[in-house]
Amino acid sequence: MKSQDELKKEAGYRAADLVEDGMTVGLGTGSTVRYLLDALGERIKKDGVHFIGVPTSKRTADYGRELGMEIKSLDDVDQIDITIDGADEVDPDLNGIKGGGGAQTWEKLVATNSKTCAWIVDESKVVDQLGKFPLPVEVLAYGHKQLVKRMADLGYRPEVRLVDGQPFETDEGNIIIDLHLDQIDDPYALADKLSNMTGVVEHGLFLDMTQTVVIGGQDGTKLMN
Ligand code: ABF
Repeated sequence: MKSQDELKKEAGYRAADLVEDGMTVGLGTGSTVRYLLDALGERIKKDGVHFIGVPTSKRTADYGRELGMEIKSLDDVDQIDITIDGADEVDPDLNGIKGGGGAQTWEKLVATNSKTCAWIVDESKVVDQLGKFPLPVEVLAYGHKQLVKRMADLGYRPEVRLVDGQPFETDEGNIIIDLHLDQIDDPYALADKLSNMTGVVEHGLFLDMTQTVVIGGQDGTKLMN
């Protein structure tokens, strides 16, 4: 029985093959992506492969540079050939919940400026229906307590994400409210509702945003597309 970490590593290393010399590559965030970055770092050392990396978080930028990658901001590239990122949940329609790592706003910005996207997950992330994983919603700090009340009234069971007792701060200096929904019957309607709430910066519903999912599983790595 392989560990979840081994399955993440297999998915990350398999996805590294999607990167070709000369590409501009959106680099995701999270522990599965870390294995992708390690694999790409090895290719830089071994074959001298060269690509431009566009990070979805400051921590990805830092780690990519450590591995010898050329890192550029989203505003300093024309277009991204492929973005490879992790996910917290993926359903049969290739819709997903992202943002468990708190980077979903930059991740969505990079993804929506990419020709194509691939997610890398271990098989525990594949679900029949989205919602068991708390849905991250990035909100402005000012007035976030009012938003929490409004979301509670809507039955979203909101909780401000805390780290060491203090609100988690995103790379943009915003706050994250996690919604405990258990199941999401209509992700499109929920995405619209959240996007139209004043103070909401971005939510973790990634709908129709990926073309491929690389899944590390006990019976080997497979692709969903
Ligand atoms: C990131 O990948 C986040 O959107 C998501 O939370 C994370 C999954 O984390 P991990 O790969 O560590 O399970 O893109």
